[in-house]
Amino acid sequence: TSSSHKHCRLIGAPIQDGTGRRGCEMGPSAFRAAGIAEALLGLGHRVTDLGNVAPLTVETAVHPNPALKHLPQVAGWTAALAQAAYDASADPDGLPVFMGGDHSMAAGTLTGLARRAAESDRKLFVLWLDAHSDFHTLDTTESGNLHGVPMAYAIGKPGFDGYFPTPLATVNPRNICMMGIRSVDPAERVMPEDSGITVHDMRKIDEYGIAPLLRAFLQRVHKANGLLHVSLDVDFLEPGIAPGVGTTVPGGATFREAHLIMEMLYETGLVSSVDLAELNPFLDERGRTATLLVDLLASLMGRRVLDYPTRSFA
Ligand code: HAR
Ligand code: MN
Ligand code: MN
Ligand code: MN
Repeated sequence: TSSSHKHCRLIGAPIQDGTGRRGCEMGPSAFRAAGIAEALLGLGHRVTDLGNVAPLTVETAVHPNPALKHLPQVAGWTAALAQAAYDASADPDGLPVFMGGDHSMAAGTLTGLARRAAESDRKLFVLWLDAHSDFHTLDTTESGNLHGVPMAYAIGKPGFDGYFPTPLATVNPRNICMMGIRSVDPAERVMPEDSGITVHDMRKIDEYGIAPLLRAFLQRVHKANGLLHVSLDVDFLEPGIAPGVGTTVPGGATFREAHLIMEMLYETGLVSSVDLAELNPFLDERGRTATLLVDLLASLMGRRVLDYPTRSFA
């Protein structure tokens, strides 16, 4: 579509069963309190708040890994969120924004969106902005926190059968780009790249800068006429600017790097859906992390941080 105005659909995913600490269930409320709808409306978009998704009850087998926490609950959320993501992505001029909730939400959103893409004869690309690769399987996770597994589930790695719902569809790992990675467990270490996922860890970002790495990926999306889902985990960001998350890791993206990503994404017009994951309002300081996330989403949807009338560098 030629119009840059979208119909934004806000979908709350108040899941916290995938993390070791409580508070993420307040995420959707914090995004609303921080003015997420008003920010999008102010940019000329249409906004519908679809409320919060409720988990389904699913039967899951008992898994041999005794560390796993809340497996049936996360499986139930995955089933509900996959259906919600599929339903909310029917409008090609729409933009679903999934407000988490911990990052296990992406097991649902990615697979629901992948189904929609397949039915639309489009390829789903994923930009994964995170300190973590979230590439554990149910067998390899030692913490047992299931926000560490959604990426493995979404690309169809074996070992989820009978425990998680059968994915509505899976994401081709060659269409996934991870940025910001700086905390990877030994069991996750070689696997993302072996699967075909592009991984730009902080080391690479420091050396090359975020812009050329992102531009190369966006060119691939553009050439393939792909749909682009952005999955933004709060811990992608430097903890000093985004304290409201349970798993801070030093050395994250700066304020300007994060905004640059969002501004580049807006300029390409390629983004078709967004996850905002891992916001923990209980750990936040006077709403500043929620506010930053809303500001980043606004940049992604057309706001300029430095809004000069013209740019002239000649
Ligand atoms: N890899 C660690 C584990 O599995 C930490 C996972 C943390 N994940 C998130 N989302 N916070 O990226 O326990
Ligand atoms: Mn319009
Ligand atoms: Mn994550
Ligand atoms: Mn993370």
